[in-house]
Amino acid sequence: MRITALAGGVGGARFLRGLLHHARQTYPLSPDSDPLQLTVIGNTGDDITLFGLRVCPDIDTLLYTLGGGIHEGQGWGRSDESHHLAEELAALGAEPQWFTLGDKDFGTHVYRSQLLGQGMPLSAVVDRLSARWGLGDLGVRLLPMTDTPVETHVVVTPEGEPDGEQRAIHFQEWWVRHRAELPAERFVVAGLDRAAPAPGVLDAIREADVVILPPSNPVVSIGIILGVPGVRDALRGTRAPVIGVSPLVGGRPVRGHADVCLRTIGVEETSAGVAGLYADFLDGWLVDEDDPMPGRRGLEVVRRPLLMSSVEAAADMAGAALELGLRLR
Ligand code: GDP
Ligand code: FO1
Ligand code: CA
Repeated sequence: MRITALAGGVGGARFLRGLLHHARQTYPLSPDSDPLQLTVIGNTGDDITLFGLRVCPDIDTLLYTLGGGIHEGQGWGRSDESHHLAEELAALGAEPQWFTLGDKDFGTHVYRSQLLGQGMPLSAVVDRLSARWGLGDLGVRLLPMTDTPVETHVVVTPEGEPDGEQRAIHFQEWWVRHRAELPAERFVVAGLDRAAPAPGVLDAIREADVVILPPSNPVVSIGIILGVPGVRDALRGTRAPVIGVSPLVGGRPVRGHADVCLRTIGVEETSAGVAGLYADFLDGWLVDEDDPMPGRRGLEVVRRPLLMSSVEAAADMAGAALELGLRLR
């Protein structure tokens, strides 16, 4: 069975780890079973160049989570990490100091930057990193949404200065340094309109049996992938049912600032508001058990507990999404 998923970082990675767990339990390996082949299309709008190195937070969160090397408490970065390099950079006065990179994580960025510097496209670099983390053995193919460098920026008004001049800062600076508290005017995604989908991206959507949108941030994760020319059309045109999972539990995002992002683009901070962003291609929508969202014509709404409190809980959610997809096929 071919499943294609669009994913950001922590929310997407935890859900997809649950999907793999569910598949292992439901379809134990046997010669005649139809194994799950999962293609993940990862957001690269969060990417940033720091200390001369290219850092791809969402791609790395997917690699580390699916590959078993994630820092569980943080949700990003490596487990059992040390910070000698960051300490030395701080002693040197190198900027920025608001973004923490651990020593093992630095290894990923050094290697990626070396290969990119030799002219290798990001998708080929991600193949190398995927091999390091054993993703192929799990039946997972990870694709960056595009090989074109793309960066999400946020147009902000300096705090306390309502008449202050607007400026655009990198998404990571807004999210990590300012904790999304600097009033945001809009998001601007440099390079997105001219970005080409990475090899395999459109085919993975067109040829899937089921397409899944995990509970990733609908604006700065899924929304950016949808902005890659051709992706939205492929979702509209695919014969596969497209199943989404709401990132809201109890009416609020579980972590991160999805509510602030939705407000910034003028969309209601509800599951109905998020589903509206996907209205032209969404067939099935999983919402939390207490979510008041009603069904609507052309959209099958299913209620389930949506808190990923453990791998098993994420597996149950993913199983429900898959079941809905197979029912709507
Ligand atoms: P990021 O790139 O690290 O911010 O991660 P994603 O974009 O993949 O996912 C972020 C979204 O995941 C947030 O909007 C959260 O509301 C959502 N999320 C995180 N944990 C859970 C959970 O346990 N259940 C649900 N339904 N959503 C979650
Ligand atoms: N998030 C933070 O809140 N603070 C950090 O210092 C930080 C460092 C970091 C390093 C590598 C990486 O892959 C991710 C990192 N993140 C950090 C998470 C991440 O950048 C953001 O949560 C997402 O990009 C938002 O979607
Ligand atoms: Ca992200």
